Amino acid sequence: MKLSEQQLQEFDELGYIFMPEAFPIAQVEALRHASNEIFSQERPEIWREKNGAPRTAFACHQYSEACSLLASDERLVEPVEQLFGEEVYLHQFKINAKAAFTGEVWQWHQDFPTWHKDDGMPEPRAMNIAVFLDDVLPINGPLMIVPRSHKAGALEASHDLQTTSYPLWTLDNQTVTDLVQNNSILAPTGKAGGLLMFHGNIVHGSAGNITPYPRRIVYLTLSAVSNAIQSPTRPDFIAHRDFTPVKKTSERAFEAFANKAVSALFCTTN
Ligand SMILES: O=C(O)CCC(=O)C(=O)O
Repeated sequence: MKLSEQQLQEFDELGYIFMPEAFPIAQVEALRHASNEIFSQERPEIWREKNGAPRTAFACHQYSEACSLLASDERLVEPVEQLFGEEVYLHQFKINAKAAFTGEVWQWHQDFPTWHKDDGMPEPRAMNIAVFLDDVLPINGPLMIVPRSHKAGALEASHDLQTTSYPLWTLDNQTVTDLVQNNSILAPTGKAGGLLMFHGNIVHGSAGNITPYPRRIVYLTLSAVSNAIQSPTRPDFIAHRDFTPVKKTSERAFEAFANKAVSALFCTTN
């Protein structure tokens, strides 16, 4: 899937692109089913909130067929290749659960400073591309971004280990206030199947979810192959060491997998 000239301009100007309903519902359903199976497991790659609720399943593409196929899906890989003008490797793959009633906050941060400080990533030539597995609503902890904040470059950040179970390099309130004064805050919301891609230096975060509606999002972090990490301090399941270019798989491959998975599901439930 190639980005249009207008989308490229939008990305350059605002630092993100949102494509509502990019994935058909049968494909989302297959991913949701996979996500339920993943989060039912106890594994070191699955992180939980301090209250025990699931937070993030890292590297589940290594043992879930649905996630493995998604990790090379052309709809996600091609736009990022286009933006970087070269092939990409998979730096990270995860599903963020943001569970009903218990999903916790992601403090305001930029991703690149974490990749740089913790993994030794040389340049902000990596970015997240995300697929909504549930409807993302204004009320269930949508991802919030500060448009244009990528233009500020990598900002001063520090570790806040008090707030959540996940160590992020977070921004202080004054920095966020200043950026928001000029650019406001925006939360791309929409039905399951939406696709969101954002620059590694875009300021973003999300509030807790106290609604009965879960808000799962799957994120691929794709990096230009020329931008391999140099000094990882985090486990392999958080910062992958395989810099082989992703070999794209077709939309049709995922469609065929999803149709099979969904009909099997239908047969077992009827
Ligand atoms: O899923 C979310 O709400 C936030 C995720 C995020 O900010 C991240 O993974 O860097």
